[in-house]
Amino acid sequence: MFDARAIRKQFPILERQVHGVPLVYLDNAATSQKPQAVLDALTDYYTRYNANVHRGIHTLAEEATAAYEAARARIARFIGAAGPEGVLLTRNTTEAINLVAYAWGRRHLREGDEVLLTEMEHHSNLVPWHLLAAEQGVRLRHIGITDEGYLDLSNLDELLTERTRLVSVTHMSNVLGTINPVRLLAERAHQVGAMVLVDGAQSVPHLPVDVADLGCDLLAFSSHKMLGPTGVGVLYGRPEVLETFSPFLGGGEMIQEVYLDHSTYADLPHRFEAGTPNIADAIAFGAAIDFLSGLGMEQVREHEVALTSYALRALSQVDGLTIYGPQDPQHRGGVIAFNLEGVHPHDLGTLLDQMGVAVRAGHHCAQPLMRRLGVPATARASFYLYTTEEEIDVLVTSLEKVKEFFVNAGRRAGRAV
Ligand code: 7TS
Repeated sequence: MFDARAIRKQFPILERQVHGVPLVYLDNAATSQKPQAVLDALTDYYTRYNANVHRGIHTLAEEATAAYEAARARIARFIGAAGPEGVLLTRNTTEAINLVAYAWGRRHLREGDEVLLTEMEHHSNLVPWHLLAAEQGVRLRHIGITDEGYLDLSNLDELLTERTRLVSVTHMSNVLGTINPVRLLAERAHQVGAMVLVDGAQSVPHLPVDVADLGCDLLAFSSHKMLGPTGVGVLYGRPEVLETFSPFLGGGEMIQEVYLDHSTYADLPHRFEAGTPNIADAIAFGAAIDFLSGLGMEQVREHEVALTSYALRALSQVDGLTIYGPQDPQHRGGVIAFNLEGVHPHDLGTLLDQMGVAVRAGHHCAQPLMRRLGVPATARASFYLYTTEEEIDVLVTSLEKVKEFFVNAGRRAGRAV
């Protein structure tokens, strides 16, 4: 049985208090907390076998190389990749998407080519394409959003044409929680010969994700949102697709032969990993993947669907609260953006923090989506495998207290709120 309360015990940080009350950590879409097994993997590497990879012939270097490559193999298995050569280790999702824009986009895209995005993208899947559009005259187009918070596919035929070279779409919105029909989009994109990049920053940590099932060519995600350390991300690519990319950063590790005036390049995946990689964090990311695999991603998803249903029900009882995104927990992840009438989301976040509840407030790096929703910002609670119903109860009670605080403050000031 999936027991979030037992699982929590493996996360030392969840024991701590803030402002004299127990921490209720509901900012998992920003970054997750780390279990002891991940902290141990980091310490173990630095304590026992710290060495550079792929170049030494001494024991420590061999152990470090084996552990680094074993982490890559675990990542490959976790996302159903055919082999480790398609798993490029980057700094994060942002760098993974930029790698596609630089190494593929700058080589292959020309004026008149189109890249199809959506209105619910994180800035990291918008800005790299803005840079490319400005340089190469590429046209950017966007799938809109329905009032319920789903992608509006009614004009897909008009948006997706033989001019479309890339469809790049988030699998799960970091604001609305919407889980997008990536498989269908990939099929449609492939029919017109476009490549498909999926931003899996929010989905890979929370859902079973299999690249063959999704039918995508490329998938980007970050270790730090899935129990692993910061500083490691992944760009998965079908090897046939990655072979068409130009090298990204040049330097050591990514070469085969270097002459004074030219170089030849290493095979996949090393061609795209110039310089000393983030060895310790990649190895600890492998430990995070073991932790998730041990629990089972189906179970993680089931827990979050139950929590999200519970939270949507409980939050809908709070007067004056607007909740954004799909109402059906089967079609969304455990990310709930909301606004409380008359209270700025930043004030709301600050007051919730006083009560121990950590949420994010702001535009969530999705300004175009905020405009579509007609708000400058929202508050956002986001869950993970260690989140409990009791914590959601604390969120709801705290929101009631904030309301009381503002209503009373308003009354004291002699005005209605
Ligand atoms: N794509 C999505 C859908 C995201 O949610 C995020 C981070 C990124 C890309 C970028 O990931 P990074 O690891 O490269 O930074 N999202 C958030 C968030 O919602 N709050 O803080 C970070």
